[in-house]
Amino acid sequence: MSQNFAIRRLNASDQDFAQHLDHLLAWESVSDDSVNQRVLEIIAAVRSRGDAALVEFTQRFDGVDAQAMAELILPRERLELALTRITAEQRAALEQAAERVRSYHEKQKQDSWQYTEADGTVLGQQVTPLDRAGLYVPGGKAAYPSSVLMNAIPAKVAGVPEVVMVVPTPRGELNELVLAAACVAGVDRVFTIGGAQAVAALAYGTESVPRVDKIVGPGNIYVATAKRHVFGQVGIDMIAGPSEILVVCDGQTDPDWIAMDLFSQAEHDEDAQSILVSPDAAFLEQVAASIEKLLPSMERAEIIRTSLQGRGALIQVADMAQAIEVANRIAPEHLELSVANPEQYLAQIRHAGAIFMGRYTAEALGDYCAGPNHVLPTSGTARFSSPLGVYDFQKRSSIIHCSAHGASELGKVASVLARGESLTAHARSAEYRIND
Ligand code: HSO
Ligand code: ZN
Repeated sequence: MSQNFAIRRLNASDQDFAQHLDHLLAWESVSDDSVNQRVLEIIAAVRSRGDAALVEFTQRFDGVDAQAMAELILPRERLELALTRITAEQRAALEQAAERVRSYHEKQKQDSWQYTEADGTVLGQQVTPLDRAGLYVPGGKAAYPSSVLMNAIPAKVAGVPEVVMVVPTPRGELNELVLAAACVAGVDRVFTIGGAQAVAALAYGTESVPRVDKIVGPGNIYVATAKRHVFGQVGIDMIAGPSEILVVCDGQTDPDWIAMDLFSQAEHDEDAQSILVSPDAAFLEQVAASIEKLLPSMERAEIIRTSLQGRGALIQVADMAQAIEVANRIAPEHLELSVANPEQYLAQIRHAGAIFMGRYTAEALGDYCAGPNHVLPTSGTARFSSPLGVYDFQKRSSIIHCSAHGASELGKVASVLARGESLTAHARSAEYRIND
């Protein structure tokens, strides 16, 4: 491992920039045949043998010596206990973050609506929360209490009566901060199971684990593969790729701040992507120098180095217009506009999961406590999808209420269309209601 490394430099005015950028952005989650096969076997076992299979897999994969499912259930009191086991400072921070996240998400709530057509027909849309949501929380290195808040709070704000959480406890170790976050977020039930077996249990239900309507939350390749397989039986959220940040800077922000913002995504994992775009060539070199200077002091220096070396880049652009073009092409999960007047560019940003406006708005603030969700579309999917929100836990039913006159008028239209489709029962059903 070399101590010195050069982060990739690209210039958006180069002829082959588009190819270089495509190459840089390429990322695919591959679940090979063996992962697929094992996941299918696990799902089948949980479906046919329920709790017994869950206990066995948990013994085998998590090294937990539970003999019965009852030992893998955490009552609500255990969550309350966790709140007393973290520091007062941690508890206050969790509560403040939860409050901000809750009030932001309250704004996303959709209401039912109705209106009356001229013929007297009432039409509308009724919004209902899901009955039950399942939240997957990874164990080990990627166990983020903040993600518990970000996944559970929108569900609760939507009015989901029961939020069930699963979290593996490798060798039986409970993460008190994760449990405390679950308590603060209002999670109703917790099972200490994980992996594909936990996803299968949530999707199909077992004697102890209730079947949910939608599974959300990040996980490793086994969890992601299992979610893909149970989709259709239950709803799922997005399958998240590695974290990404794109910083657009006018060259006037402290280069150390920018370097650290890039690190803050890179430290998530080796596949994370951190990119800086600026029209100021000298500034890009200052940030490169800050990276070299600050890296050795980082606890996760190796992960950051691998991520920046493999997937990072400093991109020089001709001007801010080109910077915005590059940002839209990348459609990043997080976009920092570290510039003097971010408002002037906002309307031109068409694709980004979250937009962090101005020099003070570090992405880290959004990750924890600003209010918006930190579960965001990755790998360019911001082109067509949105942050996790209250709307992901609500569904809509259409409402049609015809008056006698309305049914008569609509009946004439329906009859013609039904006969055109040779569906006679449809036609006659509509015609019965024609009254002139
Ligand atoms: N940046 C991550 C979320 C997170 N950060 C959790 C810290 N903890 C999502 O891309
Ligand atoms: Zn983060």
